[in-house]
Amino acid sequence: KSLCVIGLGYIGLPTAAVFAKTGLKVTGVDVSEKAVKSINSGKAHIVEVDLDGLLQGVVANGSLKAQTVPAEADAFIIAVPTPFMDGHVPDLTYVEAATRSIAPFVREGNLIVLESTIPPGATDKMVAWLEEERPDLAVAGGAGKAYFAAHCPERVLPGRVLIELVQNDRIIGGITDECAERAQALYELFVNGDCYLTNARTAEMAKLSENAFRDVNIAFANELSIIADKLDIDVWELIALANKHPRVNILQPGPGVGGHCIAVDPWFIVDAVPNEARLIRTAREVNDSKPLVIIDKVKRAVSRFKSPTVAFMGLAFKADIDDLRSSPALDITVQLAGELDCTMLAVEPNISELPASLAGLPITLTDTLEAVERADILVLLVDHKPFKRLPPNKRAEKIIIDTRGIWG
Ligand code: SAJ
Repeated sequence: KSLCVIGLGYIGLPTAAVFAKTGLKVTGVDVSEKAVKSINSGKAHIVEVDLDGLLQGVVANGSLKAQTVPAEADAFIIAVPTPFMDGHVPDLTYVEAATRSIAPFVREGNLIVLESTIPPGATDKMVAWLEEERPDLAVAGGAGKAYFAAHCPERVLPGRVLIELVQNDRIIGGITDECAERAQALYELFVNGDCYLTNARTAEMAKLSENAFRDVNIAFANELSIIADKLDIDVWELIALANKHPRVNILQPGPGVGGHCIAVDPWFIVDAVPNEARLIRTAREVNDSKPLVIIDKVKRAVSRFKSPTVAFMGLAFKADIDDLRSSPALDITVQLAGELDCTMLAVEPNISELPASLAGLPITLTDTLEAVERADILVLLVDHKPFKRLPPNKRAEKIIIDTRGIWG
């Protein structure tokens, strides 16, 4: 049996590798030649715990091969990004291009699974694009050569992808019941969690609801942190105490919400039903405005010095990963590095050079100990392990702006 995975990013690559390990013959497809080359040499072009080891094995034994063009297979998985355009409108360009790119290779009886996070109704669009390219095909039940299509959103947490891919329950939304059953048979090759079958539209909305739920809850914590500041209350103590209630579980405030999922997906719901999604929209706005609150705090701290050294601790969008995509920590650092007139240091233990957005700005990448030693003001932006382990005496006598509450 063979599989073709389109998009070898944070989701597609681990998924392709895990399928290859089950014995499927997997062709991985990516538009980036650099990624393809790296993968074929057995090395992931992204950082994910244990991925390199797995990749080495499946590339060496020939079960996974990467290339820039699709190939025939029994099943196809599309795992390309779905960003949003201006006005928070979902951008399905990559999904459309991926669908059209596999069209010439689809044969009767094939299964096509869309894994990308998508707005309600997008699986139907995928089917329409495919059949536009291939009028001889018809999704199960139609008149034409039958193929099967489903939406199977992933729910894995970056940093725990290889564990969660296998262990998490999975939602499988078919265009028809038979489509869902075919997709279930595929995923059951490695999923140990339960597979729940539904229709494509419910699966699309379930995925979006999960991330909107988390966003709304983080927004609550972020709003509390702003309120607590105003009322001169320690928000971390406040939350710890409130969480002693058996039915209360307030999440942690931070410098904002980043990453490719939680800061994006709720907008897909808002775009689909703008008048109804009021709480979801407000949560997005609360979380998106949190970096400004931190920027303001840093500026006020800096103004109390003559010519201070400021260290920005962490640039990634969350702890212990190298992913800087839509990272509030990075946004805060970029903005302040462009505005402040003082010595600035950045620490990001998971990268080796400054990202493009900071290049050319008066800021230097350095290591934790040097930054802590030199800085007058420490702006803790990400709760990375090395920062948590820093002995308290190292940061004594520094001005600390701890957006994650780890140095309390
Ligand atoms: N954050 C807080 N406070 C918290 C928790 C998180 O400020 O208490 C921030 C993080 O620092 C980060 C952002 O939220 O900036 C998102 O981080 P995350 O760990 O909550 O989630 P992601 O984006 O890494 O992954 C999410 C997960 N979804 C849910 O937990 C509902 C994951 O399971 C999904 O697979 C993933 O989105 C996705 O691909 O959609």
